[in-house]
Amino acid sequence: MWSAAVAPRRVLLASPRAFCAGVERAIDVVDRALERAGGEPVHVRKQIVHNVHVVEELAAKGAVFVEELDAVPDGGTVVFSAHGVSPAVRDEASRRGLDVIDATCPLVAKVHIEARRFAARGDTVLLVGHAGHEETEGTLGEAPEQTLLVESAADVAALDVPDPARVSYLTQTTLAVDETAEIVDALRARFPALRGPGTDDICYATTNRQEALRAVSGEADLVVVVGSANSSNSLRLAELAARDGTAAHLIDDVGELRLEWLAGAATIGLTAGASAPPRLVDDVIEALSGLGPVDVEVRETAVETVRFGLPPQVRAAQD
Ligand code: 2E4
Ligand code: SF4
Repeated sequence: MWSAAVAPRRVLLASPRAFCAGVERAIDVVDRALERAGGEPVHVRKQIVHNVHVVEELAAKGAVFVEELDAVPDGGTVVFSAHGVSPAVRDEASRRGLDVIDATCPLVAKVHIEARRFAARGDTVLLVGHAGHEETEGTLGEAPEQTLLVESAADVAALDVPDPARVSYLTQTTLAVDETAEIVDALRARFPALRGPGTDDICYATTNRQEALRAVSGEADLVVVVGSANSSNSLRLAELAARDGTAAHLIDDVGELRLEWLAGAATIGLTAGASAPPRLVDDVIEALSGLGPVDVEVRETAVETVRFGLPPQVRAAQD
């Protein structure tokens, strides 16, 4: 096994990769909430982002991760995760007198605003996304009576809407750009009066990571995506490479890299999802370097300069 894996190789490093602005902001929010709390507990509802390493590190600093608000004591501090929450969760927090710090990514919050706007004009909102994902649950919660989830182009034919002339669509922020375009085309074919957000709601970071990977996956014998299995955007990267015909694996960290994948893989495409810390990518390169000389080529398809401001509750601690 070792002998087959030991070889000189080329690593095509997709860029952009790893943390996006929304994730950096969410982690910063928890860090600052911990500082502000001065030892009092800071609860975080759900994983702040879908990455085991990020969650473990913040837990080690004292953050208390809970699934639901009933695990937060009355009057306690709670951070909402980057994926957003439904109005029902917000209402419960305010009823319970919780001190809320909202780490919802501003680009998810934008989709919530659209959901409210589309529902307010009387439309049925067709939300393209994955069932059970926290982001779709939050967005669906804006107008639950008026929103239908669409997971695939095959779902479109079965949609039952009260007035086909009054339909709008929205999307989850972390979907595959190509698959979503197909679904939106199918929606438009069925509902010519369909209105929407312009193109879709897939965010810049999701789009850029997919484009960057596309620029390397065709040339690679193997694609490695660093990210957690419950991370929608990370999963989409591995699926994209596989759809393009390249074997792809999603790993939490270098410890999950398997020698048998590397046998015969002279060129490796490497990237990471938006919730994965960049240093985990460096660890993979270092491990590969232990198996022979590695020539790292960065393939940059976009430069990201997006930064988001912090929520008011933790802004004072910023400077
Ligand atoms: C909020 C919105 O949505 P996904 O499962 O990709 O979330 P993850 O935490 O992996 O990535 C950050 C993020 C957060 C993406 N969109
Ligand atoms: Fe925000 Fe996009 Fe990052 Fe999600 S992937 S946190 S929507 S910037």
